[in-house]
Amino acid sequence: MPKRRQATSITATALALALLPLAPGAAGEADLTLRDSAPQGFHIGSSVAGGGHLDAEDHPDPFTHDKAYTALLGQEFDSLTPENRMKWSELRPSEDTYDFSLADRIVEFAARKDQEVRGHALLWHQQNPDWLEEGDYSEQELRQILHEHVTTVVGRYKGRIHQWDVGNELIDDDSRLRTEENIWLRELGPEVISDVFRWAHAADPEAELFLNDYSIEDVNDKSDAYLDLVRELLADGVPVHGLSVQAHLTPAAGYPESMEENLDRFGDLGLRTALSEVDVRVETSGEGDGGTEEQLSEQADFYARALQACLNADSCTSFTVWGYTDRYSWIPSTFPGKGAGAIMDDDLKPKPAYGALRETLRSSG
Ligand code: 9MR
Repeated sequence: MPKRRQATSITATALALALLPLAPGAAGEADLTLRDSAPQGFHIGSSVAGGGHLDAEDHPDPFTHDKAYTALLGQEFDSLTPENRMKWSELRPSEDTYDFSLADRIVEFAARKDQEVRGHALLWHQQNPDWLEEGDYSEQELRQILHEHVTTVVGRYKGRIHQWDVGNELIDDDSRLRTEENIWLRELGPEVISDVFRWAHAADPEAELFLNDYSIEDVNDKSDAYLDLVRELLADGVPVHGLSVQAHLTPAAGYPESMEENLDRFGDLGLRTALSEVDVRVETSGEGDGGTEEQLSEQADFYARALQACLNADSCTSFTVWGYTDRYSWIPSTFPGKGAGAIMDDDLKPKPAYGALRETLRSSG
């Protein structure tokens, strides 16, 4: 369903309203959740914490153990992306086995809460199991392993996963295909990209199949490389349906001003687009530092502008934050000295960015 047309810019009033603290318990629009504030046909999502960097910490799976965390996932969002649970390292303990237990729970939860699911990810250079990366397989065996994985995983969730990140981070920071780091591209050649899209499409013809990457928010060399790749794939009749832009942002790098123009040029090729992993990290002095008022206000502005760019672009129909709370964020372990990048704090309390998103959604509805 097409989303309603949006206002083209955030007004000063909208932003000022958004920055007002929430009034818990007060009746009226301040009580609306993000998902209730979104225009029809537009999805507001969050990744679901578990696995990955959290394995290094001594606490149980947030999704199954932190009830307050999981309740907010259901209330606030109408789209979920497993942060790690559908990656190879999680689904494939060995060559002969699959472990769908935690991924299944997320998909079942999403169905109960009337949420869409973005599947993440099928072809990536990271978070692959050791048996695969260090195995001694022939080209033919690897192809068979990949085909079986894609067919099994996409087939299992047929009709229940709305969009799949099929190709994840296939292009490097020099705007070239990762033909060394990515085991599949290295061993099977770049043609394997088309194969995986075709296999995924055969396993679930209704699922929308995406390329997903970071540092392609703007019109730049890397997003140009994606434009070329998409054109080639489409010319070959490959079922590629979307480009998702991760949007791991930080004020230190400046706001990506040409985001809307960039989304539009992929929309012009007939693709759907999405902002798939949004967060806005700031400099912090370490654990417990949630950022200054000024930092959080700038952060709120970045979130709202990115959301507005997506709302403005006809092709862009979902906006997913990569972890809605600082409590389980991947940022501090990856970027020492940075953090507080989410829209709710360590105590699951909304930050100014939460209000800014909600107000941007409401004013565009
Ligand atoms: O958030 C994920 C973290 O828990 C993992 O440890 C990490 C491993 O690389 O992957 C993180 O998610 C990444 C996503 O899958 C792809 N885009 C970048 C994300 C942040 O690194």
